[in-house]
Amino acid sequence: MNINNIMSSLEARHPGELEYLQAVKEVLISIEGIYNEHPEFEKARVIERLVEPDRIFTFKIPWVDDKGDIHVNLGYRVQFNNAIGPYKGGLRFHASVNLSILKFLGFEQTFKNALTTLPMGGAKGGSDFSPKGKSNAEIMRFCQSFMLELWRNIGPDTDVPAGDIGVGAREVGYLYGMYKKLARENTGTFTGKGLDYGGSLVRPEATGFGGLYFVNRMLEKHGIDIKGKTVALSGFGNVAWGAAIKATELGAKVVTISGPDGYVYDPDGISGEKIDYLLELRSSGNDIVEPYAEQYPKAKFFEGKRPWEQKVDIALPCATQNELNEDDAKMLKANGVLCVAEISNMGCTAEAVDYFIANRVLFAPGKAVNAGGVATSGLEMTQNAMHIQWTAEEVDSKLRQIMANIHAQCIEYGLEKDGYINYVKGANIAGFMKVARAMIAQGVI
Ligand code: 2IT
Repeated sequence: MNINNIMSSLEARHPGELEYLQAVKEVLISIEGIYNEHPEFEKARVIERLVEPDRIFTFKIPWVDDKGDIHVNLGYRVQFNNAIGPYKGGLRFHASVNLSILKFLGFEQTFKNALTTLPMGGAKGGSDFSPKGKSNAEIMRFCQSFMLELWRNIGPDTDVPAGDIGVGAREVGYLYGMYKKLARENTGTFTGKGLDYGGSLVRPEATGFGGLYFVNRMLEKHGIDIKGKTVALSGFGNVAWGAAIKATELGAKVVTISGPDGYVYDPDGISGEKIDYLLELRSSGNDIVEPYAEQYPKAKFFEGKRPWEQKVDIALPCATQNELNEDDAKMLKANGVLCVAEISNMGCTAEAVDYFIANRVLFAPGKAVNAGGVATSGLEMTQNAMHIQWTAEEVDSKLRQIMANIHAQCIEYGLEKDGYINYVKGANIAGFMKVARAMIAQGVI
């Protein structure tokens, strides 16, 4: 494999798609060694076939706001790879959404889903629509318009969307409602559904819970007890919320959360009613964390800053891609960080990841750490197909097992000669091997 050649031809074909090119390059660097040991991969042109999505749907989404004004947003669904199962992955509604971001997310999702051991292919979709500041009725009309276009291309065994940034239980409800009306079926074509209509217990918390189960395994493997450790989290959405709850339950102390306005440091720990307060703040439509510091006077608000400048034992990006850069990585290391794990997708820049690995900082990538979200979506699909509902304990114990399994796969492929576990390499190879084998077995399609 010649990584430079592959990357330059991809850059020529998809100029400016920076996030997508970044995600592809990271995987290629990890798998180069094992790829070269398998001539059948080269013969089957696995890389060339794997880096391009199977297909992309792009569509316009016209909708009417509460004043009667008409808006047009862009909608996408990137069906990346279905070698091991139906396309599966979330929808992101955020002003920053573009094809590069959705292709990177779909590419990552393909390997992540392979790691879960469940039969799910990779996909991602969304829109440049921002739910921030919109009324319920506006969000409903937007979701209905989105689904009017997408419904033909999805289905319980074809493509199963879910939530991501900007798409929570409310949006999934409106999207699924319209899907059902058009498709005239009541099957598990969406995950992250409400509990009353086919959703799974534990799904809302699953990404954060799974992330902490994974981090706990990493620490245990390295003889470190999570109890009493301080944790910096970014974000204050669904993922950060689940992570804060589970970290606290495991005996750690969460000292930061962040929003687009900056971050809050609370030396007393962010848990219990403080999390409820954050949820209220968020549901009020206020996408800022500053009021937290007014509510809890011991907490301090740092405007326009990121939490990585604080001295903590564990750092967990939970917000969005490239939210932790090389300078942040150096600061964390200088402050003696024990473990960094991405709960957001590609939370760290390529330079930050290189720095952690070169300096042997315990680090794990999103596609392993945050796979508990989509894994629990897979469990939701299973429950829907069986027309049953598992208890929270059943779902949670399966989630724990899956995270333990992903951790074991990372060690299998990521153990370096000096004893360092390179979780990036481990996760990329483990995910790649499964998808590559499945693609070869099914011929050139
Ligand atoms: O990035 C992710 O894995 C998700 N947004 C969840 C996808 C899913 O299908 O549950």
